[in-house]
Amino acid sequence: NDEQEGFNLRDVPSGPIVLGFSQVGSESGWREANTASIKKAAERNRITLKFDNADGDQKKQIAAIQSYIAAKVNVIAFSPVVETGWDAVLRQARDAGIPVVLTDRLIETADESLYVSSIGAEFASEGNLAALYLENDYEDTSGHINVVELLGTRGSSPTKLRTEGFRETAARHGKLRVMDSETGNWTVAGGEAAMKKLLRRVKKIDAVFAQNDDMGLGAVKALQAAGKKPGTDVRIVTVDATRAGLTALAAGKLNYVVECSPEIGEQLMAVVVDLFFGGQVQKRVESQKAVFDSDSAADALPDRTY
Ligand code: GYE
Repeated sequence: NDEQEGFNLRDVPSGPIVLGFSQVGSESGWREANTASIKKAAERNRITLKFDNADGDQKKQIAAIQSYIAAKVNVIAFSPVVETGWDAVLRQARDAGIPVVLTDRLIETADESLYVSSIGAEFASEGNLAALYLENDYEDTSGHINVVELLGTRGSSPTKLRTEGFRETAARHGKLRVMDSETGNWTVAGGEAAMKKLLRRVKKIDAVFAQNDDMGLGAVKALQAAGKKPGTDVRIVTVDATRAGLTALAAGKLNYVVECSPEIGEQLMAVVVDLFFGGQVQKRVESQKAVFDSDSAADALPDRTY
């Protein structure tokens, strides 16, 4: 008798679980750690992983997803480089009976049934926290605080939602003023170039909201080149909390870092296994979050895994 609690073992597919995963690219320390987490968790869970790196190109991601459909993988997961333009390929996956999981980033669609689950961080709340902590820093200062923003790739969900979250909190309290913004495409070099432009455009900059650590580290370089002391003359708040970010924070070059954990591999594999065995999965799985200042960064660094 193979009936167990209404679960029919005859329906369980045999053979290894095959997951097709399409990654955004290798733009940041966060992304490298995310890729490592997914590969490691697949191995640990004995899941056969087909992995493709899209180098920031949506067309490549769509081609990878189509190749996974053709290969009849059990589950497809991907981190969408931009929010829009996924409906057609996701319908192809649905027609083939392959469940799709979004990791890290979100998509914009009128049909939420095109994916079964999404795993990642609440990007708007990261923006809220970045504004809140920066603002607390200036509690005893009168007048406005001029902030410039270093944005991630345009059209991606973390860029949009971190911007919204930061501006919403800033507007509620009225102290922080976002004077200007520039995209740094999530990279150190992009952040440095963007910061240089902002230094030319905005006369008085009190603080920087960099939407990831790498761009914040780029801003540190640009400020130093301009003869300013990052963390002191200009305060910087970033998101991610990679080892590089926390090291700069502990050294006083950054002022706050909001954690967005890239280590979502185990959470993804748990969902993949449940899908494989026909179980129910949660529509939304949230990743880990914390906020670091200089002291807590120093405490966290010895055990930091990414
Ligand atoms: O913050 C950034 C990256 O989508 C949350 O993408 C992710 C972002 C992360 O490359 O560093």
